[in-house]
Amino acid sequence: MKLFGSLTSPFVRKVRIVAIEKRLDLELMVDDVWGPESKLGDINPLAKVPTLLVDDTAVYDSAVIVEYLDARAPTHKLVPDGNRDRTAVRTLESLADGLCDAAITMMLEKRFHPGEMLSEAWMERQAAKVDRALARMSHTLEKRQWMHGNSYTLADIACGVALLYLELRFPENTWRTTYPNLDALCHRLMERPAFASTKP
Ligand SMILES: N[C@@H](CCC(=O)N[C@@H](CS)C(=O)NCC(=O)O)C(=O)O
Repeated sequence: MKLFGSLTSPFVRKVRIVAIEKRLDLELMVDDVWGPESKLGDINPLAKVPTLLVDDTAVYDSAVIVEYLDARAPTHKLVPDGNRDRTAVRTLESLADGLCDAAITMMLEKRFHPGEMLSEAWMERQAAKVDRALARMSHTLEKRQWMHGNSYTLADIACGVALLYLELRFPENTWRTTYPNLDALCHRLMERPAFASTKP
């Protein structure tokens, strides 16, 4: 399986971590989606990473890819089977992906609308999403080890990746001191080879 992706995209990192945890081999095809040479639009009309190529079929987006990978190998299930548990884990994944979307939107606003063209109202709207998502993650985790139930799931992978992405792009954000439980979660996650080996 070939995974088209960049080394900094949080969505790509989520997929790579899931593949490592599931002991599945992915060949990473590094693609700069923003660059003029990218041909990704030929296989994924949305021209977004991650895109997984399984035989000749393109699979996207990251939530669909991780569902495919989790079902492909029976070992170490990352999404629980029960409807309620599965929905809770997938909702936490959406929360984490949404945090990334808001952080990326802010970065793109700065890049494409620099200086006076930048919309403060749009930036504030995205920043509020990030703030609320952080508060919700921390509230959900409480004093437990993992985001859902008593074991490591896709919810931990997605939330950990989102937090570490926020740190990469917005190092001034004080989430580690505001939410010590999220800081502890990230320390725990970085001890895992899948997280350590995919650090941008
Ligand atoms: N919902 C998508 C989001 C993917 C996404 O936004 N990827 C960014 C890189 S982090 C991208 O490819 N952007 C290029 C573009 O929007 O044209 C997923 O989970 O896969």
